Amino acid sequence: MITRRKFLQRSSLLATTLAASKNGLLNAMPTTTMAMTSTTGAVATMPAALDVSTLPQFVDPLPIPEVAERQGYRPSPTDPKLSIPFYRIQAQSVVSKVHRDLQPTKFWGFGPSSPGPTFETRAGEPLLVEWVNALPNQHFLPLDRTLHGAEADKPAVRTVVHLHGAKTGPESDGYPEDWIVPGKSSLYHYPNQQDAAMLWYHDHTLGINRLNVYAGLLGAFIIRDGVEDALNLPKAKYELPLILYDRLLTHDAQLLYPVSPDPESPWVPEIFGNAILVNGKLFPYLDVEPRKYRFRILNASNARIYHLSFVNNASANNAAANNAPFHQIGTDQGLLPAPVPLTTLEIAPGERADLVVDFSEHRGAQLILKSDAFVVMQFRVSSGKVTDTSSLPPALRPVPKIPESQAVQTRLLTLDEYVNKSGNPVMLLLNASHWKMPVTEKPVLGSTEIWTLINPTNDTHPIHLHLVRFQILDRQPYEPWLFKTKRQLHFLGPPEPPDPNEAGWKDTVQAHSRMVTRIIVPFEGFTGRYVWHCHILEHEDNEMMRPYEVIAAG
Ligand SMILES: [Cu+2]
Repeated sequence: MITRRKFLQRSSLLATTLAASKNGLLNAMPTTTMAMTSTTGAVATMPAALDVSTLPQFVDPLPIPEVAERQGYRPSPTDPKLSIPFYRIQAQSVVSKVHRDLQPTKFWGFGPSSPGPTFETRAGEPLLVEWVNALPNQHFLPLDRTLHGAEADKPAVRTVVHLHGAKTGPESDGYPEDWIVPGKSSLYHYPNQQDAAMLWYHDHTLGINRLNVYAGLLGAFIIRDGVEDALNLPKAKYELPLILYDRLLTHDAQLLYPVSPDPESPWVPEIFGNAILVNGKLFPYLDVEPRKYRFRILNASNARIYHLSFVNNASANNAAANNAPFHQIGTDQGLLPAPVPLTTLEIAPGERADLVVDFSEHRGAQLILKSDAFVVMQFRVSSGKVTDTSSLPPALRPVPKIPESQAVQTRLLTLDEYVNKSGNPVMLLLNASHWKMPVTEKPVLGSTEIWTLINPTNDTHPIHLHLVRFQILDRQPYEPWLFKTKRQLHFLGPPEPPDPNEAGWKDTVQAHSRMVTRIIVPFEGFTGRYVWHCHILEHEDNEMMRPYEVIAAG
């Protein structure tokens, strides 16, 4: 029997295979209506997803989100004598054309667009944001009332905003239960006392986070500092955010969020869309000059891991050897020690990558950004001579390795998946604990801990800790059954150090299947209640999230 998850994964695999066999550039989805039979024999049907391979590619220019506009100044909550910038951002219903030949799509956005406006901020310069819920009273995506926090007594439309990667007090972190209903707002304080990095803001509401983010409640937040300024990296119109997320669309171009065959419990374990949007557009193009560009990549997808490469139009069908080389200069939490040369970037939901791509070798050519067999976007390189005064310095920012001896505590934490008799996942947990169970992780402020993430499942889970930044120590294959039955960690190979492009400050780590992934985490900044969770949003919404609490030294 084909399980629900296998069906969904195969659907996208099938799309990939179809595309590859066609010409390696097109994406396809089965165009028949999807019908799935549950164990009870009930049949759920979903409208067929639009086959986006029928659309012409590269007819829309890449949109660049507006820069967020300050509304004035307000007293700082930590120092009322100080006036700090104040922003007011409204979550609201928006319509947007994802492609020239499609009807406008309904989204929920921050302000008039999705993605929302990009915050441009500097380290050490705090600001206030009033996050307003101006959404309609009805949700337009399928709620699952059996999920924790989304029960029938909860309002359908709720939102709370988390600034992913921010070192923020707990009252401004967007705790998943701090949601507000339409007509209400929350005033959040962002101290920005941290290194230059691209953070991102998105909905984090308990039980409906996957739907609210899928609807479009997300945007970028850039922090800059003197170290970055001194590097003379490409800037202004040569530095652009590329915010990636995949969606399924109906034939009239509306968001399609798949449901399970059980009408009582429509939750699905992951979604994989065939339409990969960049800054909200499908198959956009960008005119570039033959020079260096800096791209701030964000994987804002619910579940898809991208494998990104830049390929020449002409060689798009050929092997990876034809991938244009590029450099990664930064990761989730800022600059790497040195640029890392790459030909493919793997990036999981929640992660960011700071890239420098040099188009000077591609004068007059067209490069395609691809992920596996999916076409993402096109770069049209002009042929005129240009002067590029920006640099790609050999050294960026030192990232001193935290010695393991600094850790005062090591926690073994499992990533757990539970399936029903048919093999369909029904729930995921962290350390076999539900959201509502008492807090078990209570690191002391100012201390360093090692978190050992033990993943017996068949999936990579991108694990994100709020408040903190951390370093990846290693990953090591292990024998899951021995750990499950006897709690013995029996390793099946040597520990593998993080890849060079992960060897910086991170806030989200890919915990791979059947591996033990160790991270070392200094708990700094604030005491209080935060969360850690899987950034596959379907997992997070179905219990793969736990509170943790930073406590004061005794
Ligand atoms: Cu997960």
